[in-house]
Amino acid sequence: MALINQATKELQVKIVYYGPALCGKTTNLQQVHAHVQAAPENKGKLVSLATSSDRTLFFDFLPVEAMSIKGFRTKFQLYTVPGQVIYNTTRQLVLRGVDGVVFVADSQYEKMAENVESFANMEENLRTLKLNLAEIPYVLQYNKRDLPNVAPVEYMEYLLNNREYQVPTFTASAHQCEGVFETLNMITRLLLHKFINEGSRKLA
Ligand SMILES: Nc1nc2c(ncn2[C@@H]2O[C@H](COP(=O)(O)OP(=O)(O)O)[C@@H](O)[C@H]2O)c(=O)[nH]1
Ligand SMILES: [Mg+2]
Repeated sequence: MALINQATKELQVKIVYYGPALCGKTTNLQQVHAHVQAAPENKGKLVSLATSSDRTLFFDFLPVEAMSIKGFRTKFQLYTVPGQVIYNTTRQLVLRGVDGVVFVADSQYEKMAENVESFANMEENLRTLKLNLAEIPYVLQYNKRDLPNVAPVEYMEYLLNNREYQVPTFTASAHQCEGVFETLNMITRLLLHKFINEGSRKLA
């Protein structure tokens, strides 16, 4: 559940970009950081929380048109996880307290197994944290659509979005900033919707 800062009247919403190594999570955050509409004082630095060789990126921002829920302005915290299989402890740490997820999949055909494995790993890590993906707003981003060897969207839907409730999906070329804000706007919309509907008790 989002953190409430009574002193600053801010609601802090944590969004995690999850996905296999090299799918484009860092690129998404860099593009958002470079282009998001936020006053300079309301946009944090892009911070790399690095241990020896795994990196987690983080930054937060308060949008120019700050959405207000019951008098609280919404501040978004964006995190990436390290995708390499061996950094699972870090992924679990980053997922702690997550409000919403952007799952970034690599559209290249040969990456499908890694996408599926990473998605399963995310569900497993959420379960370890006593969280259930069905209760967490998330969206899918099929990235690297500019490359020649991509799988059809329908196939990726079949692999990653074949559930009772289908979630919104976006195609993207993150390095060209295509699809990046469409993805972010949708997850923020889903989150605000959820807080307005369910969170009001906690904010009251
Ligand atoms: N062709 C192409 N390359 C991309 C795209 N997004 C990211 N990349 C590149 O893929 C590599 C891995 O991206 P990165 O964001 O570091 O992946 P991460 O491991 O998920 O954080 C980098 O060289 C990026 O420039 C994309 O949409 N198309
Ligand atoms: Mg990265």
